[in-house]
Amino acid sequence: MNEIKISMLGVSGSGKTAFLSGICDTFISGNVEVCDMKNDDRSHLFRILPYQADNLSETSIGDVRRYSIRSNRSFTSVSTENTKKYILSLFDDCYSSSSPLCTVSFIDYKGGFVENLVNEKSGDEVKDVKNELLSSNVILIFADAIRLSRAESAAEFNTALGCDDINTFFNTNQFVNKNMTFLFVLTKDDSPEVSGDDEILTDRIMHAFETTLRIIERNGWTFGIVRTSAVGRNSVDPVTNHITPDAEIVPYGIDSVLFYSIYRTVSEAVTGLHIKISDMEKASVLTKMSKEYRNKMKIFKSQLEETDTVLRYIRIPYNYLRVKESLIMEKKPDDSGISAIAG
Ligand SMILES: Nc1nc2c(ncn2[C@@H]2O[C@H](COP(=O)(O)OP(=O)(O)OP(=O)(O)O)[C@@H](O)[C@H]2O)c(=O)[nH]1
Ligand SMILES: [Mg+2]
Repeated sequence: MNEIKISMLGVSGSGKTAFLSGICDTFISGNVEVCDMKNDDRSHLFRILPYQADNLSETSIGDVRRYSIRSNRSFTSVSTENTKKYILSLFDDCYSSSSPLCTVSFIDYKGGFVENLVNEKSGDEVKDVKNELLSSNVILIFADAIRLSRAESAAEFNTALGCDDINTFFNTNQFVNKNMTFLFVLTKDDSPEVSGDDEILTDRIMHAFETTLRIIERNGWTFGIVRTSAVGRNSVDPVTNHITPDAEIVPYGIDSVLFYSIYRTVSEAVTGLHIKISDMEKASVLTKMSKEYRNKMKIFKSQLEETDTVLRYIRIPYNYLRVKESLIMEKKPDDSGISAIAG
């Protein structure tokens, strides 16, 4: 299985970097225990090891551990200035303790960057970022749930979500991947200002990103909406916006985003390989195929076997976390309607 590429998009301050802190505090300074209900309730421990580059601060490869809210006891107050990539290997102790189940790369773009992409400002960085985005397996669109709950007019939604630029970007570009997954990541869900009503938040997202959703639907892609917090409830002082001294940092929803993204990507890869192999088999019945052709088929078959194994393992946390409250809505291409997820 190749590296699964996840890109994060969202206005400045929407919580992209804090989300990475949440990845660290969920999977590195902690781990996720999941029960396999179909297999004697056997428990799986999921954890992440970050890719280690020699000089992390100066390269474009970042280390999520730098942002750990649990160890720094504060949000990183500076805005992200450069595009950074974080390479993470996901381990499941039941799969193997030494080789990762899969590798995921997260790309963090600074919040103001979508504007550059849309305004067609030329330059290598814009071109590179555009290519990265269009070839991603998963796009995470970040929406600050506090601002989303507060906003009242179309103009306010646009400032809060940057939806005009994001809609324009997806409306004017061609994608490289046949299969993609979009997740709207509602951040800062821990705040008491955030509406508890899933329907209100869903309606607002669907309305603001109508154009993007139309493109998602036209391409037969999957999308969902997830509630997340990088710190958990009762950790932030609402007046100062600082982490309270005795707060226990327990992020939520972040595991759902990661497992959902991986599950969708791996399951689409398995379907794609099945189709490829069956097409090749059909063709080989009609004419005698070259050795090269048969070798190619063999490679695809072994890829399928490998990817299928990953799918079997990743399905366990996917099934388990799907029923949790964080994924509040999802729509798959084969669904006739939108399904609200029961809590
Ligand atoms: N209550 C609460 N506040 C959060 C959470 N995540 C982020 N914040 C607040 O939002 C601010 C901005 O978050 P960042 O993660 O830096 O935002 P960003 O999207 O990376 O912004 P740019 O790097 O400028 O694009 C933080 O400094 C916190 O004050 C959360 O889970 N809960
Ligand atoms: Mg940032």
